[in-house]
Amino acid sequence: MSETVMNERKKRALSMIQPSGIPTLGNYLGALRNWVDLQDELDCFFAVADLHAITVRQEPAKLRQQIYQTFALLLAIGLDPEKSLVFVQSQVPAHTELAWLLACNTQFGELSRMTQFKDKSAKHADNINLGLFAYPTLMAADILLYQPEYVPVGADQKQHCELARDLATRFNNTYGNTFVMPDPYIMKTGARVRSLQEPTKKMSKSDENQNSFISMLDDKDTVIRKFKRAVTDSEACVRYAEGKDGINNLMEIYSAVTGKSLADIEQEFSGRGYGDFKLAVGESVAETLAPIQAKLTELMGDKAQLEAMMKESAGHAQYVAARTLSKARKRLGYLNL
Ligand code: AQP
Repeated sequence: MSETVMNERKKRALSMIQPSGIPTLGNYLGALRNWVDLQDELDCFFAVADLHAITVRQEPAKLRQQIYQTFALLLAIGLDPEKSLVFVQSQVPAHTELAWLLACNTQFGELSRMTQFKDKSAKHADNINLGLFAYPTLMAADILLYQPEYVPVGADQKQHCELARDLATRFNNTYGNTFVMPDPYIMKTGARVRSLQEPTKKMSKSDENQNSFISMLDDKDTVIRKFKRAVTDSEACVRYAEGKDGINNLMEIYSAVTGKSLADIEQEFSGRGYGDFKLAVGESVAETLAPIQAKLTELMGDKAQLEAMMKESAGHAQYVAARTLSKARKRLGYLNL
């Protein structure tokens, strides 16, 4: 058992990422990058949320490859298995069992209000399945199983954390104290990166338009080409202002990867065209991704080693999850034979 799991003095945090595509620059700047810093502060659990990925149809061979890649990517960005528990959700069966126990304590109306359900069912009208509707209960189970005090979330995920809190309160009040109440943990820095083609929407890894997102595996030429094609405006002036969604997005990305302020960026590109600016953004993003990509290639070169790491972390996760699950089962009246 790792010290991380046993160390009860530090507060716990849990966060997950779906392997529904290759993680994007949005996932990295909005979430993953911050997870690395969090490891020193908190006792962290990070998971590849592969059960969530099948709420929309996936091709099995591609999904398997994305599970490996997402797991390897979490290590490549600097998550350290010595400090944190990095695991694959589907390797811990307790998630689906607790999800059912919670589903029977969740109201239809609560799930109907979830904006992600509304968005994704509009986008995948031919496959509005039960999992897509019920997945916030799975997410609540993911969280509550590990008894974390904190759930690092982006603004888009706040609603799910609130549901986990509501379900924990309801369960604790009805059946007796079982779950720790998780608080959303708002990151100090957490850029909300938007689509390069529709800059009012968030950048998403499952977007059908490849030019709308920067994949963390895109090579330098691809990154530069996608930024060159990014939608901007006709003003040809690099300044941060209302109505300039495209340029604002590129400025925020450039600021996030270089650490420069928006005012400094305006000054740097004053009197210069969008071509120069887009090239600078592309180059700085490619430079940020290059060392991560090199590490990822190395890790993906040894699948047996990756599987061994997944197996080891799954064992630790199962141990922690089983304790909570058996408590919840007992509270509900089930036998734990
Ligand atoms: N564009 C974004 N800007 C900032 N943060 C983002 N996150 C996602 N997109 C952005 C954050 O990344 C974490 C992991 O997200 P996820 O993969 O679990 O789910 P998601 O939010 O649904 O991400 P995608 O890329 O949009 O996936 P698909 O396309 O499959 O739905 C979360 O903390 C999220 O806030």
